[in-house]
This record gives sequence, C-alpha cells and structure tokens, in this order.
Amino acid sequence: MSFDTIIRGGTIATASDTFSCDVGISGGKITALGADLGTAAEIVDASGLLVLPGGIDSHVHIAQPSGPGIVMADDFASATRAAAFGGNTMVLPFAMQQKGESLREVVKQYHAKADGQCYIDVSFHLIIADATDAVLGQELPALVHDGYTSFKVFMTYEGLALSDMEMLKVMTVARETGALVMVHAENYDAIRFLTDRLEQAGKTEPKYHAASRPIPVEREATHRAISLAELIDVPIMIVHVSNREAMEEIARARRRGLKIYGETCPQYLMLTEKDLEGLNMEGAKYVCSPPPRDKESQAACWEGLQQGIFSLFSSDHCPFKYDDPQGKLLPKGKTSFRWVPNGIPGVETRLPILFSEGVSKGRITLNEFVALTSTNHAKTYGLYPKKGTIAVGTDADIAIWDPKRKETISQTLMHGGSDYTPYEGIAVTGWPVSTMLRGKFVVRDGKLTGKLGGGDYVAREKSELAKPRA
Ligand code: DUC
Ligand code: ZN
Ligand code: ZN
Repeated sequence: MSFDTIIRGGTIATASDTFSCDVGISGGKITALGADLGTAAEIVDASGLLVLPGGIDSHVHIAQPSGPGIVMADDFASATRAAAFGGNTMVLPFAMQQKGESLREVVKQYHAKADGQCYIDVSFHLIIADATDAVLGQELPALVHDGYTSFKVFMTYEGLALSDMEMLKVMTVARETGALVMVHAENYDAIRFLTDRLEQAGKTEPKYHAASRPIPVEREATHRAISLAELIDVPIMIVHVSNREAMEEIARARRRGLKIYGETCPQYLMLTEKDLEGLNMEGAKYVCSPPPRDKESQAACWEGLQQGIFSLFSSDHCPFKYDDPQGKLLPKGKTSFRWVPNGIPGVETRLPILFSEGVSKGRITLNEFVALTSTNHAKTYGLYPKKGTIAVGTDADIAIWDPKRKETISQTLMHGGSDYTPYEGIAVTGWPVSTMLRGKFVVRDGKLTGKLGGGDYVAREKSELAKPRA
C-alpha cells in the first residue's frame, strides 16, 4: 500500500491516548495508523514533535458588523490565515442576524464573505437577534436541517438582547430541532444601570468597562439561562465564562443532572481588570465582555478546565485594530467606555497559551489539551468524528507541534488583521510549527503554504450533546 503522505516518527495524542506510530494519509483522510507504513509520495519527518488533531476554535467573530463607524480587523482571509498559524484547521464564526433581517439572507451574506476566502475549514453558528414567528417557525428549523445546528443568543446588548420569553421560544425550537443554544449570559438592565451611573460620575475611561459589568451581572444571567433551559429541558452552552460564581452555577446544575455545558477563553486565564487601566486609551485594547476579572477568577477558570466543568476552550476572537478610528480608538469611544468596540484578537494565540500555561506547566495533560481545543468542539457542534481526532477515516486535519520550542508572543509574530495582541510579551513553551488541512500543509515550518480558498464550508450534523435528557 502506498500513501499520498506519511507523517513519520512523531508522538500522536488524541483526547484519550498518546502513542507513537506513522500516520498514513490518502485523499485528504487518515487511512492508516501503524508502525512502518511503507511508501508514500511524501514522507514528513516528525521526530521529536507532537502530532495533534488540528485545533477547532468554535467561538470566533469574523467580518461581523459592529456598530456605526466600526470595522472588524479581520476578514475571512486574514482570520483563517492567523488561525492556521495558530495550529487550527477549523473555525466556527457567527452569521449574525440584525433586527428585521431574514436569517436565510444573513446566512447567504456570510457565505458570500467566506466563499473562496478561507485558508482552513469553516462552519457557521447563527446569532438570533429577532425571534419573530417566521424565524422561529420556519427559518430556524429549515436552517438546522441544512446543517446550521447551533445558535447563539444574547442576554445583553442593544439590538441583540432577547427577553426571557424570547429565550424560552428559541430554546423550544432548539429542543424540537436538536440544535444547541449558546448563551451570552450578562444582565442587560444591570449593565445599563451601572453604565449610566458610572458616566454620571464622570467615570468614562476604558477601565470602567469592568466596573459596569461585575461578576453578579454574569452570575445572575448564567443562573437565569440555566433555569430557562431547565424549564424547556434542553441542553445549553454557556459561553465565555469568566469567574468562579458563574462557573459554580454550571457545576451545580450539572450535579442536579442538567445538561449544561461551559466554555472559557484565554483572556480569563491571562488578563485581569488591571489590564484595562492603561493610560491614554491603552486599556481599550482589553475591552471585551465579560471583562477580565482578577487572579482568583483566573484560578477558578483553571479549576473549571481541570475538572471538566468547562469542556471548551475557545478564543472568542473578536478583533479590532487599536490605532485606528474604526477600531479601539473610535472617536466616540474616547467619550465613554460604553462605545469602545467590544472584543479582542486571540485566534492565533489560543493554542500556544493553553499548551504552555496548561501542558508545559503541568496544569492539564496533553490529552486534556486536545479535548479542550479540538475534540470537544467537534463533539459539541456536530463535527465528530469527521473532525477533532486522529483515527482511521477522519479528515487529515493535523497540527504538528514542537513541545520544547520557546517563543515570546508578540504582534510581530501574528498573521491576522489586528495591529496588537493582548498577550504581548508572554513567554511560551510549545509552538505549532506546521498545520495540515485535509492532508495538505497550510502552514509548513512557519511558512504559509496553503492557498486562499483551500478551506471549505462544512455543514454540520446535530450534536449528540444537544439531545435532551431521556
Ligand atoms: N460576546 C462575544 O461572544 N464576543 C465578543 C463580544 C461579546 O460580547
Ligand atoms: Zn458573547
Ligand atoms: Zn464571542
């Protein structure tokens, strides 16, 4: 037997096992795992390196409208290029509905933005902003049928926040169609109240962003979302959890037998609200929601990852340029934190940060790393086992890592559209050196080898994890 490619001599890790063997690849799929697989058109030497499933980042925002005068720093080309350099083979951005829009039209618009523009594979979650009868009764069920099997709802933000009634209706559609609901859990009225009060007191700098949405704002909404899901008896994913109290709501629900899942992100392990204190709008670089908290919250998020309360570690990549009036230095943003574009870049740094801080420092195992960054994303969002593992029959989506390589994260190393990284200066051990998508290198030894349009759109199955309890 001969293969297109054999990856030889590496150490392979999946979510459950670590072993040494050759990986045989043909037609973009892994077709054999074994010792001395024989001949291939190309032999890739992976001695001393790790061979891992390509990262799947199931929470990224790309080319999303973000308000008047604001432009996101990434289009699909730059975001997926950066993702590939960061060891990822798939991202799941959002197709975001705005009030009055047809969801089907929105999906078409995002396809038009992405088609032929991706270096790695993509699939879309839907954001539901207008839960009309037509959306709930016709568009959503048809879209779930067509492979858009997850949707995000917001409990805050002008124009996006759903009422509890609307949340219940969306959850009901999810239960009936087998889709998974992702929830942005922050209390809208509490944020508006606190923001008004801070502004009235003249507290308008970026650092007050954190004070405008403190932990109880997130904890309350998390509790409420879980309670609503319990009423419908439907699983939900609480995204971007930032602190212990919200995490404990998830853990408590799980102890009571509910299927409530949690996600956390690099910003909640690596940043604190102190980062928002920089002078002259520097703090705007770290404005994201929920905001980074404190050291104790970071410790809590590590516990959540270690204990499986969080099954997903995603970037929540939502990039704006810093030194740009269409980005973090939007003129209106200088008048109040309320108007600072909300989100930070992270798709390229997610994996090196978790590898270094988690695996290299002994907080999590290599297998847990694979689960948290790839396998669980595939399982949660209906991509498994086509994606998210290394096994015979899966897509040959592979990241080759040098576990000993030391780097210092810096904007000069980045490949996305933003002009800064919030993780500047962080030293890491372990680095993705090559990324292979369906058997072809997108990044090889630190150089871009993939072609624009090499990434495909992937329609998804319904997730096993979205099934209600028996
Ligand atoms: N929520 C996200 O998930 N991403 C960016 C901003 C936000 O509020
Ligand atoms: Zn969110
Ligand atoms: Zn997000």
